[in-house]
Amino acid sequence: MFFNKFTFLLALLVFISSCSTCNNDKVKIAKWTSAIDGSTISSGSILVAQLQYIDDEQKIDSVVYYFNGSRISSSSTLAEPVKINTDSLKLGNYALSATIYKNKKKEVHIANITILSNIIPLPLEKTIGAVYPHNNQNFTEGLFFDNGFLYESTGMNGSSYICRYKLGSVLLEKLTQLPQEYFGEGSIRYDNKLIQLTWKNGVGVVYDATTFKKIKEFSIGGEGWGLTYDGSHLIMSDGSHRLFYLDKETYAITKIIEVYDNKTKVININELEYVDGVIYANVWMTEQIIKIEAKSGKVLAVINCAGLLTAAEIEKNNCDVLNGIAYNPQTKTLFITGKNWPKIFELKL
Ligand SMILES: [Ca+2]
Repeated sequence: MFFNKFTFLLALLVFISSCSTCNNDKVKIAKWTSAIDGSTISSGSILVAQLQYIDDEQKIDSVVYYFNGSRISSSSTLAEPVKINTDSLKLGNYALSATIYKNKKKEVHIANITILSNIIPLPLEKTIGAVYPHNNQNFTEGLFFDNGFLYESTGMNGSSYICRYKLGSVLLEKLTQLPQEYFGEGSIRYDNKLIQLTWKNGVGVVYDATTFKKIKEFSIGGEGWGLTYDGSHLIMSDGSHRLFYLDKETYAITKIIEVYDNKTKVININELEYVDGVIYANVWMTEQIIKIEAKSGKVLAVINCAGLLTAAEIEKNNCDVLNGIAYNPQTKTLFITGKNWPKIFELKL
């Protein structure tokens, strides 16, 4: 998260510097005609940035172009556009700037550009297989299979725990319990550890996965929402469009992936499930599960999960949102549920 603060401060600094130059000196030499501030570009496309003289008679001493703070080129004219291949760039926001020098004065132009996914998400209708009971006392925040058990972590102060059970049973074996002041979130098991995030308590809690004794807490620096594991890193969501890769020993952030479709970023990413290079994610307050390419953050498909429960079931059980995706490697299918839902649905892909 410090990356974003740093980038923001850098952009702010450049912005203040550019405005003071513009306002104080009232220099008006050029404007962007391509790569306009606030514009978007599809990943893989060539970003073409072109400045044009406002007055045709203007001449400059030089212009220096920067991309995200790094100098990329310079010229003595504005004749040639700057071209940036976005193919190897991550999705997200970038700051392109040009500093024009003329008669010992300078003029700075900034264009904030967002690289979007170049994939139109495939719309998928749900294909439901078997339906199983779900303990409707569970305010579901995390769900995963491990060694034949379905593990579930829950939220709400005083009711936050990790439990496990066999698919088909509502009899819970409670393994851990968070203190009253903690609101539990997503969870995962790996390397004989059980981890549960907290929502606004700023920590994740580590347990021994055999004795279920608490080992320690680690700082997550913000809100914790969903959690999954790709075999080498923990992957955490925080309700934004970002996915945070955490070192599995130190829990330090090693990488941030930003999730975009071909039109915009996808916010409110909640419970996660990593499966073979893709991450399935609940989008909070929707009845959609998105399929994300893990290496890029591109949304590959959107699964419409509307209408799983009847209105009577929702009212009777006081059901909250869809939240819970677990992949069963034995059946190669997903199992989905929601907060206080009475059912678990097998989702065939
Ligand atoms: Ca999960």
